[in-house]
Amino acid sequence: MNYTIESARNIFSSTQVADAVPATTAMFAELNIDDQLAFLWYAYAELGRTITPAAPGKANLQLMEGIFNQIKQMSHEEQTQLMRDLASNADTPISRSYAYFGVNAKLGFWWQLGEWMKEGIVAPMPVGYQMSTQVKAVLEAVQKIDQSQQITVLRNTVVNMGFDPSLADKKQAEVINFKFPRTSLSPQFTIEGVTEPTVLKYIEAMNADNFEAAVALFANNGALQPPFQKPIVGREAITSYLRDEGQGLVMKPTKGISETIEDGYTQHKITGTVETPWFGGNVGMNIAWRFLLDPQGQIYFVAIDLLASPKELLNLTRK
Ligand code: EQ3
Repeated sequence: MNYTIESARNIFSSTQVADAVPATTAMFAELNIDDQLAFLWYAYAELGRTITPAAPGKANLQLMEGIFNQIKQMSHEEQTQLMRDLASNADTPISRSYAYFGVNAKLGFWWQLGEWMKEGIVAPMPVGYQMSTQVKAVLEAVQKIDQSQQITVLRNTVVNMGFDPSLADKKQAEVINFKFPRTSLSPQFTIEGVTEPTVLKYIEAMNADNFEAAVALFANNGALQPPFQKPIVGREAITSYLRDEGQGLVMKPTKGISETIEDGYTQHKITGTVETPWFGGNVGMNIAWRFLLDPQGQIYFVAIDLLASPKELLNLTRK
């Protein structure tokens, strides 16, 4: 059998992913702009407390100093307008700069604004604000999902802001990427049921932010499919994706299954948890990696899935 990226996407097809994430993100997108900002404020008030305060780091925030200085000098009306412009993807100078922020820089930008909103440096939510029924409905939907899904919804909303968020993919050189210094040695791990060296090296490289080493394990035309996204194809595209999105992640795979399929291809499903530097050990995301390796042992395809529930960590069946 000749695999295509499309057919590879179906390996271990019984894997249940957290469909509530795209569903809730879509509900959010239906809100009007002021309701979106209000929703984020309330969601952040809940979840923000779990953020590791040191996560953004001084050095990272300095990368955006110029924009922060402009914002501090604005009136509260101008600041509110700036937030509306970002949320509505308006074409303004700051909204354009934002499009060139990597994912973590976007999160860091809002984290700083959130801190300043609390201190009154940036326009806070208006006193006496009454939540609309629509905002309440989205908040209720978010409360029903687990924390790792909640933070993914929050992250999606921030990623989609700014003028033409897809710009950031086009000119990697200009993208502002945060780096997160590793505070401890890479975690030691063993994956019950899996000894395939390519898989073990992949996790090791990712736990050391060594994206070049991780990408060297891929076939030339190999692909990586992030949660709820289409596959990213080719080493160059995967490298820039990981430099942006893979920084500081701690991967703790625990169990897996390996199988030889046709023509020397092998498939491996591994489950475990992943921690983001933003929430550290406070939020362990339940993740599956579905690998398809070619006969040379190179990664032809790997899907990363955010699982529907912790029960899915035990689902290691083939179909
Ligand atoms: C200021 C405030 C509150 C109000 C204002 O009106 C509007 C906004 C936006 C506000 C601020 C909101 C803030 C500060 C939100 C912050 C949210 C944060 C920090 C969310 C972080 C989420 C991180 C997640 C979900 C990371 C997930 C990463 C995963 C699953 C990585 C998986 C990967 C693996 C395992 C691989 O093997 C390959 C790479 C890949 C990246 C796919």
